[in-house]
Amino acid sequence: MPRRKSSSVKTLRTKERSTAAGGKTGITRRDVLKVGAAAGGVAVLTSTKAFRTHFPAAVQAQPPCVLDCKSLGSPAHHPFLQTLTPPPILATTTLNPPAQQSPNINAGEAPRCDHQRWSEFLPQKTYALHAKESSWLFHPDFKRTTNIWAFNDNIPGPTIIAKIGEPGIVRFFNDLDPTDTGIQFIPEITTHMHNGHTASESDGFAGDFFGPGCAEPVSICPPSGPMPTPTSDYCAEGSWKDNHYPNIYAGYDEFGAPGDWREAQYSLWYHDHRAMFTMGNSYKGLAGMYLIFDNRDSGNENDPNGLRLPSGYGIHDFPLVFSDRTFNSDGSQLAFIPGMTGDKWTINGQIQPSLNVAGRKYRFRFLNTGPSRTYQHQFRVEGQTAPLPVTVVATDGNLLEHPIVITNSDPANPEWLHSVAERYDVIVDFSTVAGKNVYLLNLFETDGCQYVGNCSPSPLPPGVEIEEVTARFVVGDVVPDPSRIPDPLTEYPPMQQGTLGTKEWNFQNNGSQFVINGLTFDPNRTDHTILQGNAEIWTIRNKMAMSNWTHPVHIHFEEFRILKRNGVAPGPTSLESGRKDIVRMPPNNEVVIYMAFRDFHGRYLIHCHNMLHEDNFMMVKWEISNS
Ligand SMILES: [Cu+2]
Repeated sequence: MPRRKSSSVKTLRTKERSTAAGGKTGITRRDVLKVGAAAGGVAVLTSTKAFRTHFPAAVQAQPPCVLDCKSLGSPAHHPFLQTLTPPPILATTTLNPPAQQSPNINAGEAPRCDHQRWSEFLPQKTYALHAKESSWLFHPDFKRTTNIWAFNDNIPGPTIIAKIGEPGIVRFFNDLDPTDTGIQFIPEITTHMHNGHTASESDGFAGDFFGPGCAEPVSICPPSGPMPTPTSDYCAEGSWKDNHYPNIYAGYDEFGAPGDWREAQYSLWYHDHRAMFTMGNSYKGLAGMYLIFDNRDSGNENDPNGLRLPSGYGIHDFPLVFSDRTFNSDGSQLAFIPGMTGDKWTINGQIQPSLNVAGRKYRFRFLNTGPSRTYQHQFRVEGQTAPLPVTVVATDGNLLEHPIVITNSDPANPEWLHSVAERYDVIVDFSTVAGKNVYLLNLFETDGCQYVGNCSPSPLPPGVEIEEVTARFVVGDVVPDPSRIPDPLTEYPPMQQGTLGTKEWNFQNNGSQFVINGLTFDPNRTDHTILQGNAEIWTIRNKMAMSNWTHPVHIHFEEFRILKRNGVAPGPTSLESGRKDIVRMPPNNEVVIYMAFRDFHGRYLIHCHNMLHEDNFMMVKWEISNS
């Protein structure tokens, strides 16, 4: 077992770092050290002399550990000081004035189109989320709280718990200071529910942003067709806006209420999608989870009629919301550095937290909110060299037909890479490792390493370094466990037959900027139109030119099926065999997908979800037409 990933892994990896110009080498000091070690060199920093040279007395007093990641500006911290906590659940609230189909301009709502199918999906649950300046303590070692933007003062934002068949309204307030602008953030918001089966006017289209500081209202209706000529930009005057979430399955028109159960989605998330500023606004904190339950994934592990996956929000059903950030030296400010891959890897707004767990199964909902980093997760047990196998039950919020056990046993062919915006629902059974510490690692350091500055207070598994660790799980005794991992988990809907429409999307770098089919985003331009109710076959290509980025490509609205990657259909144990709304696109890859467009009409997006790339307009608008 090599001490760390072999250098050969690096040669297989493509660059995922994220400067718009693509000018980074992707080689870090850590990589150089690894290559040296693999070539028979010594582990320089573990030598006593080097250790004393590089690290202060407080560190030297602890058992030697490898600390070779340089700070990008953030202060050092001590691992596992915090208890990992889930984001709070958002409580329902009474909206005043009540939600209505047409925008309530007189009461301060931003202009929008009328809610589609309002009378069919009258809201049963109403919520309020306030985007505002706030402060957050990312780690107790930080001298100060960090200035952030957040929904209801939380990073991540509060989790919304929804249920199929119970339509909801979320009233998004923009309480940000209209003068608080920066090069990479702006106090204008449009919140995308990724990847809800949502009408266009509530989808958080990148051109539908609003704020109280905007000059004047502009009409952005109808949702199909060209947008009106803006005054200076598209920002619409308003202090709040209602997004309508019907919480139905796709295929409603075909199957009747509540749609086709095989189209179920469970782990969604919301985040700011303001054109040009998605990265900065989300990085400052405007993101959170949205979970949907139904009669099958009922959120009750004792439900004889349900799947009985581990349940209890924040107990045995636990969100893990990843985001990497860099701070200034006292932790009071977020740093905007080139490339935007941070030197602190946070989960639920905490740095290297620890969680006491029981010896039983847990459902972890992995979400990568970016802005740009890719993760390769692995669970490791103290004293053991082999990874702890885990079971993936859902990709991008969609149950797999059959659970897939992954071991990450082959580091040269990682099974579980986690791009921005992807979700993985993973079952971890701690019953086999009672009494031990289990560590969650990120092995994908091509996007930069994690600065810790202190050794682990508890022994790490052989070959593991503290800078690779994202969280620790302290496993207690084995306890009764009524939860199950059923097989099959679900079945997938048949694909429409006959001659389907086609479309090609070529992701490129034209030498100076990112483009799709040679073009950058223009909210006024529609690059493709589909008739509502139809399905199509789309071909997505990453045509490498002037860069070798992997682009995590996201398509709004319905989930897609990956039919072929480079001419080959995904195998039954591939994580691409499941329904998806993000597809990783390494250089020179071609992916063919199937996707349907049902129940609503209007403008939607396809874009790279590396937020720096989408902010550099690797994004285009397409439309569903109802006529
Ligand atoms: Cu990209």
